[in-house]
Amino acid sequence: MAPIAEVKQALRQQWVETPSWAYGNTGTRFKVFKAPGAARDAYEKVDDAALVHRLTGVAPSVALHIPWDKVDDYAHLAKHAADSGLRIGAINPNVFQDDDYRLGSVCNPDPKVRSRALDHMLECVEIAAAVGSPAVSLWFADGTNYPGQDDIRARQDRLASALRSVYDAMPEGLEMLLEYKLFEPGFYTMDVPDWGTSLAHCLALGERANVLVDTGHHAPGTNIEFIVASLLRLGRLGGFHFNSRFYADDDLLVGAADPYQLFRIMNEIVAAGAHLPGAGVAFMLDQCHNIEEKVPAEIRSVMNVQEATAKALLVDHEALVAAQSAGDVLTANGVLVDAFSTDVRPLLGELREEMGLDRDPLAAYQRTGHRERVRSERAGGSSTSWGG
Ligand code: RM4
Ligand code: MN
Ligand code: MN
Repeated sequence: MAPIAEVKQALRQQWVETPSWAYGNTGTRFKVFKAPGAARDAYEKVDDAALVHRLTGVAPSVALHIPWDKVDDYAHLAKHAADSGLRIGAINPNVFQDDDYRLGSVCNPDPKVRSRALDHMLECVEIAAAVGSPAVSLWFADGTNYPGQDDIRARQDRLASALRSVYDAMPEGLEMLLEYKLFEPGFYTMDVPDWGTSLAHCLALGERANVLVDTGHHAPGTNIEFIVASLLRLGRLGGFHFNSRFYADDDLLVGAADPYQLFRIMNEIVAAGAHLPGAGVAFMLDQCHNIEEKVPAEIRSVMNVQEATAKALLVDHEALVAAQSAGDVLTANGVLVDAFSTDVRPLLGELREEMGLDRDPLAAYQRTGHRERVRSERAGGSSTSWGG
């Protein structure tokens, strides 16, 4: 087990990126419930993300979704963020919400639609440069619903060609993250359904293209930590979209459904030293708070990632290696279970005090008066995201 001072040092450096879309109104296809005071535009989303960072100390950036977060002056938005102690994180193009994209975006059989989608992604590369973002994060809703609907291999070729154009347009220092998703909205095929497909495209593109693992994008029962370990071994894990799920892409609070899975993922990360900022793995949340309050939900999520990380840092590595080498199955497993069973909340409370924060960020949130303030300040208008 690493000495407590080392554990704390690692936790102090932790970096969890929150998504702008978590602060706006979201819902299911049945209903978007409007939350009083929900952020309506990119500036208000940045303000909410900055508050989450002020209270947790480990959420210093916010990811943007374009055009939900479209503004006239991106440098101005980046300055607004910097003034409140925040950076702009990954830029997420949106190539799924236009009528043109019924049959896909970059994989669409119609070259005019493909070029429209490509133009949007190239615009996002420019936005990334303007706001000083480290990454463009790509997710494609492309896929088909029926066997025979389109040519699977031709669609892969179209995808490869679009990715190549984006990659070649990326200035030095910018990274491409390529996210996969098993199904939805495509119910027969998705064009990037799994980490194998994502990895194959990334390998063809070059070193600055890496796989993004969204924890909600797998078949039930998938061993996600195995995927994480494999990608780490190949140096191709670009980052995470953390959330949790009971059934499909539920986008619920990370750590809510299966905290043990989150721990097992973080255990692979810590074992590979990939939790440190220099390792280049992005820890991002991708969640939608359809019925719960948004800002405290993000605070809780950041804390859940912190707790899983703290537990992973407490794994007695020497004892684990000794048990593994001796073929002592029960002891080896026991080492992991012991770390997972540790109550790390007192340790994190202490750490926060050392960082000049409240031990309990959720209680501190209640005292900010933020909820009451935004409810009166943000009256009228609608949220620039899923609608509502
Ligand atoms: C997708 C995927 C993307 C997110 C969109 C809104 O399912 O998770 O990361 O940007 O939803
Ligand atoms: Mn995602
Ligand atoms: Mn998703």
